[in-house]
Amino acid sequence: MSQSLQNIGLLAHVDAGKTSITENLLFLTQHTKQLGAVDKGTTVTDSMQVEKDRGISVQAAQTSIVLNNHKINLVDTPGHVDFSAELERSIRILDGAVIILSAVEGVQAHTISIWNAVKSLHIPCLFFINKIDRAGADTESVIHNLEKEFGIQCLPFHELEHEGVDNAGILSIWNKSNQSDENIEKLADTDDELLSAFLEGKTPNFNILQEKLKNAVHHRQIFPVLCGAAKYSLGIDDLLSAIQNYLPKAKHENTGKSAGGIVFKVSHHPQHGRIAHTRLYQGKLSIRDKILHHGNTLKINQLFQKVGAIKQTVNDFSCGDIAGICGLPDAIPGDIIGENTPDMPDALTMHSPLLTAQAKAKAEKDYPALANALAELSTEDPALDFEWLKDEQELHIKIMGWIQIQILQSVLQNRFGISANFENPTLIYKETPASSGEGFVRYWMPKPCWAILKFKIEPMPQGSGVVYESVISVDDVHLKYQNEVKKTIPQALKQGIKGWEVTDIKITLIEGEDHPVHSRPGDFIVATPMGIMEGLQQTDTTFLEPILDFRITGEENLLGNIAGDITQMRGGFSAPEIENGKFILKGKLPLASSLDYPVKLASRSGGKASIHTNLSHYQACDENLGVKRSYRGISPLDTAKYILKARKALQ
Ligand SMILES: Nc1nc2c(ncn2[C@@H]2O[C@H](COP(=O)(O)OP(=O)(O)OP(=O)(O)O)[C@@H](O)[C@H]2O)c(=O)[nH]1
Ligand SMILES: [Mg+2]
Repeated sequence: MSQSLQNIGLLAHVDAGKTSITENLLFLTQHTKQLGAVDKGTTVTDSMQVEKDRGISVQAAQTSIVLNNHKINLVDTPGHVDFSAELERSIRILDGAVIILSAVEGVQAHTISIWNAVKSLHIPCLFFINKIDRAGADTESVIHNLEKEFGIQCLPFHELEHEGVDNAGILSIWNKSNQSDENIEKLADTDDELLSAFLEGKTPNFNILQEKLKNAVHHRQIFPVLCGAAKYSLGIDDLLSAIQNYLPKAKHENTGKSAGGIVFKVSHHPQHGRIAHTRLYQGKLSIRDKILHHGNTLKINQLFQKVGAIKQTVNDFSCGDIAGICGLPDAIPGDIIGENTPDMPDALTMHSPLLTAQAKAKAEKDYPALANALAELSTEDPALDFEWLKDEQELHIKIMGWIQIQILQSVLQNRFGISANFENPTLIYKETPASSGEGFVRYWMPKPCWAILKFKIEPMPQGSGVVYESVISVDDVHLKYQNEVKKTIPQALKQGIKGWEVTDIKITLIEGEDHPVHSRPGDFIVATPMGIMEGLQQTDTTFLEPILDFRITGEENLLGNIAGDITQMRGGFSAPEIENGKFILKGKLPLASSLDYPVKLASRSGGKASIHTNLSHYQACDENLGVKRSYRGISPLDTAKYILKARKALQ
């Protein structure tokens, strides 16, 4: 019989206990001889030095549990919002998820983001309420909040004994000999057959109930809730059974079709180089097989899998399973390798970085090494969007927040031996034309070159993005040259006259001229940014600032002050919802004025209020509220220098 498989993610807000639970699952199944602890830096999945030092997870760490004929690939994810991009990349390849909550902190802002992510990909989940030993633990209200916040039906597997103390215990209310009426009633609501039996006063046997529950969990109609305390290895065995019994298995048949998979993570090994951690959705891959990647056919050099704490080489892996692949030197997370199959879930992009910073090596001599290190790190995390302006010796990255900066500094130090600073973290603004106008470029010197273009530039409504069209004849500018203009537009709009990406803009090519002898396609690549920048200078531009959707929860007595804060920060909100002495306030808020608000709110409310934010949109703001930055690289407005550099780049 072939092995059955599951890819299961442990997801939660920071510090809920994901790594501790993963460690317990490995120990319980005898994959480790000793139970590691986050606080001692001895867990299997917090393996980076910075994770051990700080006791927080930074990367999604994958390991497997093998039980007889069943294998569970576990992904222990980072919980801090700054590492949301890493989390999103892993969520994509899961069959099921365990969402962990703390019995004290309950549904947190980040839990909501996680919930939205698994919901959008229709991933079946169960909940594990951890830390029931801690003072203030209140699992009943956590379950109530889950049902209310997410509009779902929960099915509790446990009742609690001595909640909130070291010897807290759990009693199973979902087993062969004991099922609460309330649970059966909830389950019956998802199944007509069960409902008729229930109404007739019959209780089907537990095997049938389990099958029905499994079906309801797979269809996300009901969500089991388990309780425990990783600190005391409590509830871990029930969690393992629940994962096996109720979360879906991966499609695992080997149909003989050619292999296809998604790279969900990239890491670097000192000897083996880039490793592409991949889940296969079709076929089988063996070492020395050839696979299509970015249009090239490449050979698989080596395959790695991790079971427990042990990383091992394997000869092959099949549909449904995960392995690290060596031999794809350009792999980045999100890549599809081989066949693109209909089963592959879409990529998630719920969080994008809203800050940019310049990296500087503390020692001048380390600059090239720092550039190479950041280039390597940005293959692991493409959200860094690393920009290396070689001539200006400038290194720019995009970031999610301050913790990420600190972690990057540690990684640069520990892994690459480089001391670096990240200077002037700035909000990422955008810009849009302030009026309509025209941009003209006559690029015909120094010969040989010939590209004459005139663009009409117009502002577009918020959220329109970039619209481009050409209304000139191919007799004026040959189609192949017009295609070069079109292809160059995104590059030309990367930086406007205020130094930010230009959006909500319509560009129309209204006049142009090529030359039968002197024109080359490259001339139009060089000319387009000059014409557009000239046009933007004519129209002038308006700053666009990021606006967040926020949701604040807290105790009712804090509402007045918090509403005042929001107004002061140029925000707006709708009528608050109030229930049982707690409020929920929703609205919109500029990021610029609220960067430090989550920290301020937590300290001011003594942890009794919390804020959850998501990027809503970019919106025009006053000139004095934006931050202009100088052009990175050589501006197309600095014609002579720009032409020289652009020509060199095209050679
Ligand atoms: N009291 C108590 N503490 C716990 C329990 N489980 C974990 N902890 C502690 O909570 C802290 C966070 O645990 P982790 O396992 O690192 O949590 P995490 O969710 O992996 O955290 P990040 O990966 O950084 O988001 C550590 O100090 C653990 O020792 C528990 O059941 N009870
Ligand atoms: Mg962790």
